[in-house]
Amino acid sequence: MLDIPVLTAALALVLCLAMGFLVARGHLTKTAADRRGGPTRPWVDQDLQDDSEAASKEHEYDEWGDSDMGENVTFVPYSLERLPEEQMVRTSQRFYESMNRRRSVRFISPEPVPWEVIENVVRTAGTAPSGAHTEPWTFVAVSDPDIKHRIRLIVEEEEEVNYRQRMGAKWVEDLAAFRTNWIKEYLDVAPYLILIFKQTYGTLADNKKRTHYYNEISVSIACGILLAALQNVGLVTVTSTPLNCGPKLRKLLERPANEKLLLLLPVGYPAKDATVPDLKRKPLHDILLRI
Ligand code: IYR
Repeated sequence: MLDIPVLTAALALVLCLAMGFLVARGHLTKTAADRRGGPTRPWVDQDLQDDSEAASKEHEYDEWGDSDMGENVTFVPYSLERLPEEQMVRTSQRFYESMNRRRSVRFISPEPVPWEVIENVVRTAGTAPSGAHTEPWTFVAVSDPDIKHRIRLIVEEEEEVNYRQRMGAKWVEDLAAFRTNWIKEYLDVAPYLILIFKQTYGTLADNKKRTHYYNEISVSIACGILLAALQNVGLVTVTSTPLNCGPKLRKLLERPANEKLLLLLPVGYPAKDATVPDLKRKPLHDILLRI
């Protein structure tokens, strides 16, 4: 006959195992999105992260290598034209006025844009600084109407769930003034969609992984320069960040698993009847401190 303490211990063990099983099963059946906090918590920036790679077998190698740049980099003289001070003031004022006319525009004309311009604005974006000069960016410019439409279908399907469930009431309310929703006509209409991917790591000559330091901030800076380059030639865009679409768009565009979608920019001329919300920018004294 077993005595009572042994029975109690056995029962406790069975209970622990059963609870452990339930917790583990719950965790395994949760989606990546659920793990990030579920639909009750509004999504934030880190939700842009695409962890599809963890489940992918695209990269068989997982060893990290050393930079192949090493000591081979030579230093060369550097100089930049020096402007007289009042010319600097005038030029900086004019550049500010031009950039201050930049707006997020959701009504884009279907008129074609010269490919050479797209090449030049992306070239310009590619001049951005990057961690250890790893240049961790890929720009995919889509003009094919069928691919644009497939992008639209993916984005609208996810965005509808974002607006209805994932973003939460507060976020949707905060956006009400902008009259945005999950219908993204510009994805069909804009002559180009530029999808910007951050490369979370690179590949060295020996097929080992190359660390891409600060890849997200590097690509974000490149995106800022791209926005300025577009503004400079009279093109418009809206910085769209379609939540939860990264893995599907990456696969549609046949990009490798180390590339994560950071931004989707529809690019073109503003539509004739384009409107933008009448927003004001913060005054300088709210954003600049002089110490
Ligand atoms: N990505 C959605 C939602 C959205 C979020 C923010 I924060 C905005 O400033 C604007 C939109 C969309 O593109 O509709």
